[in-house]
Amino acid sequence: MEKHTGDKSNSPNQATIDVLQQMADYYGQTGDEWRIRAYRKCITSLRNYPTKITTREEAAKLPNVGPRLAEKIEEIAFTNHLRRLDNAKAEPSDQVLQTFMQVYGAGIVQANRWVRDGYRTLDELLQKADLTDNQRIGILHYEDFNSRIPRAEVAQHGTIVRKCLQAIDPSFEVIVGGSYRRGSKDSGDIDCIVTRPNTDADHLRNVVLGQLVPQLTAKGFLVASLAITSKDDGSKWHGASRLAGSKTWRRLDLLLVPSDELGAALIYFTGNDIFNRSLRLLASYKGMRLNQRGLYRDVIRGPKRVKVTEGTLVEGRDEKKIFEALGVPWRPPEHRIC
Ligand code: DCP
Ligand code: MG
Ligand code: MN
Repeated sequence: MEKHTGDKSNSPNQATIDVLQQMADYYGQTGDEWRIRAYRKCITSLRNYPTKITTREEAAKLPNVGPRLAEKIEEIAFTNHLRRLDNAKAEPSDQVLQTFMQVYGAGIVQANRWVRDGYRTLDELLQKADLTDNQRIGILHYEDFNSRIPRAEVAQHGTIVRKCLQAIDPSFEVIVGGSYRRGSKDSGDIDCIVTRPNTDADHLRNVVLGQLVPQLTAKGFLVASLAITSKDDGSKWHGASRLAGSKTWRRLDLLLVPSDELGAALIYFTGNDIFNRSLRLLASYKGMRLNQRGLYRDVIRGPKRVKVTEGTLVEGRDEKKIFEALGVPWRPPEHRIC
């Protein structure tokens, strides 16, 4: 795999990267997964390159940069703009769609439906559309949920969750994962991994949903419960939190992880998503399977690599041992961006 420099890099190509990132964000909002991946890979190549790239010929020599992206890199280096991006921003219906897609919980389908029904602003949605409770919260806290959370504030939210939980039972642990664990200077949400030695999923769920969430809600820290999922892939609580004295609501996730799955869950919830995908693909080529609960071997796959059996657990508890078993050198969280 390639070298990575962490989330905080200051590359000579930073100005170009910023414009390409906006383009990737734009495609992210339109649901164009294929394009967004191409942009992100291209950004990684640029970030790892030691000098500023100004021509398409230089750009085309980078890994994962095709002729069309190379042309865009040259255009940005010369003009500091990308016409394609300026055009996208100027298109009114596109802007409305983009705005609607950034409502928490509303995907491309819902956003398109609102546009089709003739709504043009968030206020119109609030006044006239038939909204779910969560959609209403997403619109009322649109600015909050779409602004980045400074690293220090992410830590404060994590500490409040940890203190409350450890007052219930000192053996509980809270690890802030996601972009925070990768060292980002700011995050989109707060991903709290909740675990406890020698503890299964049922006990975690009882304590977190039965005690922690009610207590933090009574204190005014948790301000909304948006979704609770409890499936094969673990239990999660999604909601919003707010620091005392602040009006800003933040998205906060509680991810409940039994102790024997902690290593695999740490990998999964540290990400980023593209890094996770590449590790899983690697596992599958080695006849193994990686998910957020563990690394398994002797997985039997049929045509098109479809899994036929679950396989035998190789390792779930220890993050480093999972890297070892995969034959991948240990990669600290700050270097897990693709
Ligand atoms: N994840 C994943 N695939 C997804 C979604 C999430 O592998 N489709 C994993 C990797 C992420 C982690 O879960 O790093 C947390 O998800 P977030 O959406 O909170 O993403 P990040 O924390 O990485 O970024 P942000 O700062 O935007 O929250
Ligand atoms: Mg996150
Ligand atoms: Mn999250």
